[in-house]
Amino acid sequence: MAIERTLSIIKPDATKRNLTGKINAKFEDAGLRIIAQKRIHLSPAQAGQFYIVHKDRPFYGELVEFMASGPVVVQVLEGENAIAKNREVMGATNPANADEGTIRKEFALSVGENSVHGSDAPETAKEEIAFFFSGLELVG
Ligand code: IDP
Repeated sequence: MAIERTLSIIKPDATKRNLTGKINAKFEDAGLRIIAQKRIHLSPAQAGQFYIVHKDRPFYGELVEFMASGPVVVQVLEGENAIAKNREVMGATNPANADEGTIRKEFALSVGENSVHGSDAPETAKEEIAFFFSGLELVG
């Protein structure tokens, strides 16, 4: 299996409720190593740019407003099959459909305020990591 890196974001609904440590424990328990991490507050323009692929979706405005509504923790996770593994630990987008034990099942408030973001493919992981981090900040 390949060692991969993926971009994770702990979203404003979760930082607001002091869930960063509990969410990080889920990643580490699943064998994902946090090789970079920082707490930032995105501007609406930055959040809009990050989610530009969703610009035509009906929820885009709401998503951008939410992601700029408070601090986020952006991080790079590394491990075997990290992209799929992280998606597994996150659970389904809508917490109502998320499996027991997943982050979204346990912590998400709604389909929009769903506590975490994770890259969905190797190419997007690469782009999303570069959006937030320089190579020097990745300490594997
Ligand atoms: P993902 O985060 O599980 O990959 P995507 O479909 O890529 O899900 O959607 C990106 C983000 O947009 C979701 O995590 C969620 O915050 C938000 N979102 C998706 N669908 C809806 C919706 O129907 N209403 C409000 N927000 C949504």
